[in-house]
Amino acid sequence: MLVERDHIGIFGKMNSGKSSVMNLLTQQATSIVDATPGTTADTKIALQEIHGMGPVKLFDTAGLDETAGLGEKKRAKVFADLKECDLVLLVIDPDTDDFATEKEVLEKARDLDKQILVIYNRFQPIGAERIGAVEQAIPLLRFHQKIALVAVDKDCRAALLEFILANFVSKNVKMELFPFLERDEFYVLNIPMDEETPPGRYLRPQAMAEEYITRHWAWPVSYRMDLGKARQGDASERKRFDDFLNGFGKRPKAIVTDSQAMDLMHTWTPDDIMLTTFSIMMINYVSRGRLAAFVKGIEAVDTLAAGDKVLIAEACNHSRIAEDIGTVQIPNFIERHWPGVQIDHNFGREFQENERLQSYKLVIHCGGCMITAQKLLARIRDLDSIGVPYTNYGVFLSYAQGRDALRQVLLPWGIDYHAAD
Ligand SMILES: Nc1nc2c(ncn2[C@@H]2O[C@H](COP(=O)(O)OP(=O)(O)O)[C@@H](O)[C@H]2O)c(=O)[nH]1
Ligand code: SF4
Ligand SMILES: [Mg+2]
Repeated sequence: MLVERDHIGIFGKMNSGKSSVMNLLTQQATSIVDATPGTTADTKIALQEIHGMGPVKLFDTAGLDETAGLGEKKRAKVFADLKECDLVLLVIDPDTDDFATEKEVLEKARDLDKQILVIYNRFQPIGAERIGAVEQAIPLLRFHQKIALVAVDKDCRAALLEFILANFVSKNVKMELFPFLERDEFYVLNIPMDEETPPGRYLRPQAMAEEYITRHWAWPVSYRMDLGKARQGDASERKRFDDFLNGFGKRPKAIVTDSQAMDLMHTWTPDDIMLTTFSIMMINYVSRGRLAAFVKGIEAVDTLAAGDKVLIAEACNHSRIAEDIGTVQIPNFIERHWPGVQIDHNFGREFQENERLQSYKLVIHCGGCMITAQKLLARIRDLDSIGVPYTNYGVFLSYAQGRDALRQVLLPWGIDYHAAD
């Protein structure tokens, strides 16, 4: 696999110690460190292998608060660098007072869904109250991990590296759509389609599943289930499905179903065939393997009480059909089981701008097939840092069929969901 360098940029005010952090990381005097403001005239680049992280490209940027001389040009360059970065290291000197620059970096970086880590550079031993004041001045800091260190002290290097390694997700983390896939085996894709399903193409998760299975030398087989007929208890529809499954030369290994069909598939899937859903597949893939976190979030459902708020989040603004999952099915289910729970919706970009995230008891997120891992991970980081649990459509709709159904769809992913009582 082609390994791409992760880009790590160091940002902050003049004299906050950015170049010192760069030198600490590179272990050499890459950058000129000087107390004269504006010493780093332009961005300094260092190419390096960092143990445990692989090849990185480090950017030591100029202070954004420089106004003299080439100030504007430098600022433009710094923001161009920010766009290029996978990780933003924001260096803050807690002994200063004006944090307009830090706020600006933070806002721009969050807008771009960047991974952001905060470094408090302690020029002198300072008390917790200084840092408390900084965090009061910049409320957005609550969303990000922090470390305090002395940038000019070589002994701080190990702690800084450990901090970055523990909190940074490299773009080189390789993700498998189906980690459980075996070659020369059948995989069934249950794609109900309804009157409103646009003709001419599969939805993205369906197309991805088919492509992945084929690429890995296994055999995808699509099946169109007639949900309306099946739900009316029409025996011919059940027979059609059983005949289909019995028509294979050998047993299919797994069925991947539209989450909406979980009410049927939970009981229709024979014990010797695995079952999971497209939405679960997708959220695991886009979140870079964080399915377990979405499973953990489902527990919050049982604590819902009247007056609580739940946020249903969809990552794109697709056209909504009559029996839409996010606007009709999930809200109806919640209303039936937990009357009085208030449901809000976020479509597309609004999530990042939602000032009320903290007020939700639970966030139910769609499969996220139309957003990048970078964007989804930014959402998860925000929710993790403010302690709001989150789950996903596929997990929710499976759970809606009971704990056994959820257990069933998680088994292929190596998650042994225990039916708590
Ligand atoms: N005592 C002390 N001095 C520091 C520390 N970090 C940076 N400095 C000094 O502060 C000045 C500015 O540091 P520099 O890294 O060039 O800041 P930059 O403008 O953000 O790149 C230099 O004289 C550094 O030696 C620190 O943690 N402790
Ligand atoms: S991003 Fe979410 S809402 Fe949009 S199509 Fe994909 S799963 Fe549906
Ligand atoms: Mg510098």
